[in-house]
Amino acid sequence: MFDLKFELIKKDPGSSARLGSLTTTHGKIETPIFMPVGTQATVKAMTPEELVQAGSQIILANTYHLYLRPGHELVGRLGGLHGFMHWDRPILTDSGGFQVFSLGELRKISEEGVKFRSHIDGSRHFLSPELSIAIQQSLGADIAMCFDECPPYPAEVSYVQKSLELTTRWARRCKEAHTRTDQALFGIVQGGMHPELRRESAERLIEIGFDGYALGGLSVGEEKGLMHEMFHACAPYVPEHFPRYIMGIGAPEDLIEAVNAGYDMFDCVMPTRNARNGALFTSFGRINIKAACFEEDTGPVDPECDCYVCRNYSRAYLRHLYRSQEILASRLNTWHNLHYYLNLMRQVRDSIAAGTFSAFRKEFYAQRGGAGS
Ligand code: PRF
Ligand code: ZN
Repeated sequence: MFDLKFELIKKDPGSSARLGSLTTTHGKIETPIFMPVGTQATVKAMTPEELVQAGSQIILANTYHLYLRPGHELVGRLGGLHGFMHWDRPILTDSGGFQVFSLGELRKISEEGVKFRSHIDGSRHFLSPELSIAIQQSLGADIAMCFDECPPYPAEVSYVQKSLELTTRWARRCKEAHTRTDQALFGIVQGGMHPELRRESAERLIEIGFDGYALGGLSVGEEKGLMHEMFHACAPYVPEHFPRYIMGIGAPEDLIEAVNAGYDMFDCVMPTRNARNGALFTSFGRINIKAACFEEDTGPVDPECDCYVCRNYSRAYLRHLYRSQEILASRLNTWHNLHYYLNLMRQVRDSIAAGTFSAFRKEFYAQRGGAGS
């Protein structure tokens, strides 16, 4: 296993927030960090140079999608993900577990692994912990994830218990299958909305021993308040000298709450997917650029944003591009939203460094009129 270096630089005095740095094979990243999602070896609508300009330090890619197309062996022969997609900074790959479980009727779980049908052509496949690791080793990400089962919500406690036991056995198999010494491997804590099961899951994974630990199985339909409670309940189950990652969250306020609870890494399709639907993040909440009220609005998307889009284009023009289904609409909207997310995390890190994270969090909510939006 890779000796992943995670350094805790500073702990916030008024919360559980922490500033850290994580050293991977392709360089150092500063935490807390947001990882833009590049499912198919591309963060949709952005070139790698643009991602860097927007402030991305690490991106995420998906085992499931790249296994189906173009195939992990091909990617491996072509220089791994880094060479293939021309991105020389850190990459994390998700294990395929969650994506396969999202297929619903198209999959069947057993001790051995998961049988599923491709969402592309209906062809039959079988994904196991060993194959997930083999795929992730061919893809060559800096950080690989264990193959896990993400139980649905709501689910019977007995199902969640069985599921976390399966996830634990799969985690052991992942660790045994993992041989790349230049790649870190993270465990995934499951256990639904039951803190006691989460504790059990975390303890068993820590016994096996991973480079970092993620919370899976959140943001699966539960109420926001419950999700935030789970952040707080589960953080202490992972000792503080490990990086803590929450998978697939979230909205800006979820990131703030997760940092507040002591987590370091996040990914979510929200900034990129919302951008393509015209939903834009601003310092005073979310807007939809297609709204009639922007027809003659000559102002920028967010007066407080200094991104390329806000410096050069009006809401009226972005509304026109969106309504006309122009490619540039997706490009500019994605650019702004990613900049918003990455800049938010930069401000979060700066405030932890200055010992003022709690004040920053308060101001974040005040600007949005109290609640998150
Ligand atoms: N497991 C994996 N990836 C994930 C999740 C999970 O539970 C989630 C849940 N929010 C997002 N991505 N492997
Ligand atoms: Zn902007």
